[in-house]
Amino acid sequence: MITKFTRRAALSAFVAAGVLAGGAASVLAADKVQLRMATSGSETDQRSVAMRDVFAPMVADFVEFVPSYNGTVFAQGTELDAISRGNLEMSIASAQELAQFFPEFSIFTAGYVHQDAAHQVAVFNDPLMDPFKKKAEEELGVKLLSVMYLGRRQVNLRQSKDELTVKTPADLAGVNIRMPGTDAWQFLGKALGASPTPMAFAEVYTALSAGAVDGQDNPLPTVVDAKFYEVTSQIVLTSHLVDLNYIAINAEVFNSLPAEQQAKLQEAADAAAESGRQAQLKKEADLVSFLEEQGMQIYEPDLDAFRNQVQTMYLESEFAATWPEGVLEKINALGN
Ligand code: KDO
Repeated sequence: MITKFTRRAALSAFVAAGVLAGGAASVLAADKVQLRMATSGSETDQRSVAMRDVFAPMVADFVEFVPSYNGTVFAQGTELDAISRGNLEMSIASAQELAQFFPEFSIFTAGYVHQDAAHQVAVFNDPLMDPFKKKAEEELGVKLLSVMYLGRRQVNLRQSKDELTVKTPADLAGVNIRMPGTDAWQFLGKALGASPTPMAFAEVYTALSAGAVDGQDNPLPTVVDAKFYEVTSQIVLTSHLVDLNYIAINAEVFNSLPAEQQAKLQEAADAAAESGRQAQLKKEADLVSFLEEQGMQIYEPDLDAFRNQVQTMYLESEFAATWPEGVLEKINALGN
């Protein structure tokens, strides 16, 4: 239970970097609405699998679902802007990306706030989310349909445990960890005690293999799916962020559909999120032994030391000043 955070009084003013730029066009193929979905995840990532195998079939009578993977059509971090401009209908969006437009979303990017997958769902469905969802829809043209579970992010390093054993954040001093390229992610890397380097997900395997970075952070299923275990030696189980993504859709396209189809889309998104969540949780539980068989060294650090440092740094950061009054307390109250 997180008790250390308290809310900063003032909200900082911000200028939304993205606004609705022109009308969003719903692209019609025959009598179906075409929903192009871009993700930086792979085709075998459980979120992608859930969208293809659960979401798409449930709406197949009126939707032509056109996914693209690995950031090939839209690079990681450009998807929300593309939706806002009407160049894309769907993405698997992160809170860190939303925080680029609306800094208060950084509350969902802070380390050691969400406790587990069920807590994420409770938070997303609670009225506390309504102003966040409203702002994304009204000011960016992006409707957040459902919350997907990515998993507990762990620190994954090239060095062997003999070369570097990580017990506390101090042990990560000077360690060059790749984090995705937004302020919220970079800050998380610093809060862990490391020296973060911004880099798109698609480049991480090559950078690890070439030794351009010392490590990266992601949940175990991603370490396996992206084969990072081939080019790293150890995983420090910091569980510093119980990470999520949102199933995001172009609000204008969604609102242009008949109520019955909107309800079906919502139902399909919720079903995909639930199926992906269960698959990801199972993988997370099963993969330690697989990774150990691949020669990875996996261990827990001093979790209190990491939690204390990360929470203290967020509390003192400019991010916390943007968190609306009382929201952190409400999030905490929805947990264990
Ligand atoms: C990553 O770049 O490390 C990250 O895990 C960040 C997530 O928000 C999400 O974008 C994810 O990558 C991609 O979907 C690839 O798994």
